[in-house]
Amino acid sequence: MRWSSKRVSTFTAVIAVALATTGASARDFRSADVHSKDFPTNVAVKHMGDELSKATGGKYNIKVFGDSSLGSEKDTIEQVKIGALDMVRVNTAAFHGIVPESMIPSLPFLFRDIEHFRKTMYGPQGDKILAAFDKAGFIGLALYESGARSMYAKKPIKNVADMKGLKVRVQPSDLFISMLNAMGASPAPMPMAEVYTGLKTGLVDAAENNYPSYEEAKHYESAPVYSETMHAMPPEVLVFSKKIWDTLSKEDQAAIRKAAKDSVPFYVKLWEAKEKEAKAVVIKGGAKIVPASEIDRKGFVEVEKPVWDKFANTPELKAMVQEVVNAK
Ligand code: GTR
Repeated sequence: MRWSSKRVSTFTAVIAVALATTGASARDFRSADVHSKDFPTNVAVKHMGDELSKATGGKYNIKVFGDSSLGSEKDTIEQVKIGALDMVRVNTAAFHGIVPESMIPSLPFLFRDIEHFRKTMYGPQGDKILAAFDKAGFIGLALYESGARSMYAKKPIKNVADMKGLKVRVQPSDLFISMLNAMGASPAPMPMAEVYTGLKTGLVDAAENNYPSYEEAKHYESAPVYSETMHAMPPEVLVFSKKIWDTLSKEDQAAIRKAAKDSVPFYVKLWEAKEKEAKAVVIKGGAKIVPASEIDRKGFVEVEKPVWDKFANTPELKAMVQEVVNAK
């Protein structure tokens, strides 16, 4: 069927009215995540979509695809790179091999505490890391805190000696592999969606994550001792496909950036509540906690020194690390 230009413009007008009355958007950006739809990352990105829809008069919204339904973090990053997917929220660890600057906040024991993290990662140092995604073909929109990652196994882990020979699942990242090797463990990289079965079948003895992921993925069923080693605090990152970004107007790009930035404080509130709730749920579910006060942090810090040198291996990266360390 051929449509006259008059017919097309009438049609467009009808669509615009329909959008205005239903609140639907002309286009939903698709965003992937490994977590379920109620997890703070997904609630925040959905909220960002609502804000974006308001700001663009219904032109754009965001549809979140959770539960690894579009694939692993590695798979979805590749889709974003080629423009087959608009956005993805992953842990920065998934970008270690692609954006060297993304390794900085994963360096073991880099952050003194969550205040130190917030000061830097929601400040100029975080902005620099986000800007570095550009040259790899991604638009870094926001960093979200992810608390501290700690070890969980069938036994307590209080010092480096307790890690010896332990088969530990890690995120597919050379930095995480080296971090665990430095502890004398045997790291096994695998995507998040496979860890539950890995622990259940004994393919791995242990894993490491924050309380919300430990709880959501039910890892506490097979690895019921959570030792607060708090060895790394890699943030989550929300990225947009540069391929698609370059087709958008400057105004729309600014609206997306603003909605992403505004989603951060919204996320932090959800995250804080989720951390508390998850800890309570795992304890109720039978998990035993080894508190941070019982961990030989000094011993761990000592064995991890070479890992900093191995990965912060250019003058630029070293300077960025130093900036984070020096931040008061
Ligand atoms: C979670 C993080 C996920 C994923 C997961 C993992 O804390 O939110 O993006 O990286 O850890 O360990 O694979």
